[in-house]
Amino acid sequence: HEVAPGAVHVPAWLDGHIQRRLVDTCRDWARGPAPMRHTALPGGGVMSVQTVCLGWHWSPYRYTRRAVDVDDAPVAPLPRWLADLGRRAVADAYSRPADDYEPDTALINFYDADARMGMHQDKDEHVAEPIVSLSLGDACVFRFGNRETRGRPYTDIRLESGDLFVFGGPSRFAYHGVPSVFPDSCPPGLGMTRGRLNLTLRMTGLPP
Ligand code: MD5
Ligand code: FE
Repeated sequence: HEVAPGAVHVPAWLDGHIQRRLVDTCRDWARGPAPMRHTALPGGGVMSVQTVCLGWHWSPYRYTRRAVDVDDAPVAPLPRWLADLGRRAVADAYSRPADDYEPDTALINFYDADARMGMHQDKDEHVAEPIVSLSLGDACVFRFGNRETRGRPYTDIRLESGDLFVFGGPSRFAYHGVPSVFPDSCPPGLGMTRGRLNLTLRMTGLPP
């Protein structure tokens, strides 16, 4: 379902088996080497969402290829199977081959029942390739806005565990956020019972 040009929502794209595998794998990634944490903001605050990255690392207040503020170790690369999943996602969402889509990073965001993400644009990447978003666990309200302002017009969409969203073309730099999570909406048998995980795959355009 095309919400706006380049913004395609594919409900229930992930089957239960791959959802469980992703939940287990996210749990491993969250343990480290650079553990999941609340992202520190330049103003001194922290985000309510907790994040762990693959392929790059938030060394407040920029993304780096080494975990300079943890142990200065090189960041674990994005696994090939996950990049392959990203190519399948872009191909399915846009009904076109996506062999040229080479995501090199992932952000894994965890939302507890009280976490929110304010309206923002994703501008840390240096190229304008699509972002692939996969949702797991509790459902949420995803707010898809416009490129000019944080405010209206925007569209609120419910994202469920297993949903795919691809943001490319004119939607790549739209403002967006997550104003609320629906508590206790995790499907059974997922390997997680509360909270929402969101996994985004990105092409950064940065050197390896
Ligand atoms: C989430 N994460 O649900 C979202 C999914 C983030 C973030 O926003 O920055 O970690 S990615 C949503 C997204 C990305 C790029 C463009 C647009 C939405 N958009 O045009 O709406 O945790
Ligand atoms: Fe974002």
